[in-house]
Amino acid sequence: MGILNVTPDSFSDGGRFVGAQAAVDHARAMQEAGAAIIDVGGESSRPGATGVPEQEELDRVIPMLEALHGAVEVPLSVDTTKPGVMKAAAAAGAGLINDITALRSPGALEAARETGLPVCLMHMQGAPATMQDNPTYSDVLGEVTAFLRQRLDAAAAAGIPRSRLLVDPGFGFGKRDPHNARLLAGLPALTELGVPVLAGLSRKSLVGRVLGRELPDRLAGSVAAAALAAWHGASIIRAHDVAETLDAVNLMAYVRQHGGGDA
Ligand code: 7PJ
Repeated sequence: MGILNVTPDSFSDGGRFVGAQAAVDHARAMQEAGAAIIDVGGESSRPGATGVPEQEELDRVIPMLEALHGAVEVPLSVDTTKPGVMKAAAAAGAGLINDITALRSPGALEAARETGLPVCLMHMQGAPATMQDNPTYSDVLGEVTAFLRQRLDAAAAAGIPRSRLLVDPGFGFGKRDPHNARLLAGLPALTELGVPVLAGLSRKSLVGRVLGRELPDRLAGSVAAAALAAWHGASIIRAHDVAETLDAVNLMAYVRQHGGGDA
């Protein structure tokens, strides 16, 4: 899953058309590099970020989805928590809903069901504005697994078939570095929920902190983290650097498939 940010701090150089064209070019390049999905997000969820009003998110995301829909062949994912954006995005050609709040906004379960689209349910402790203040768990792997199981059940109860659901432990979303490490090493426990697991570690500050790397220098760490996630059973890796990440994922897939000892 290639990441396409359409927040004003990305691709913005004043003119909207220039921004849209740059985003379409970037999406095409990620598809060319092997991305199977393009994730489009109009609301920053970085630590400390506050939300954007629905109309502003619609204005950013919907024209972008419409432009991308005709320009790339791979499915488009919409990174949103808002029911209104989910419905408009589906109408504009989105093929997947990626919700970092796991459909907990009022009306989100119903909106997602109405679209008929698959949904990624992500775990987050707290909200982006404050989530990194002092995240606390007694058993992070157990608590995240239980949360995702509960959200899978809630989605199923709302009429979204389990075959349309994915889960994501939400690396960096209300987690300290040891929590992220436990979730990455413990990812096989999440695969036991019986739905595909998505993992996003690309360029995240956890990679930066562990390695002492600022943003431009997190590629190797991000690729290593993606490799571990793929090795431990993640089906989808959300990444900025698609070609490099895909090499790691394909290598892990090869070893998982052929490394059983029959050679
Ligand atoms: C994730 C996401 C993630 C899913 C972001 C960033 C922050 N969606 N959206 N999983 N992260 N499903 O890319 O650093 O990890 S935004």
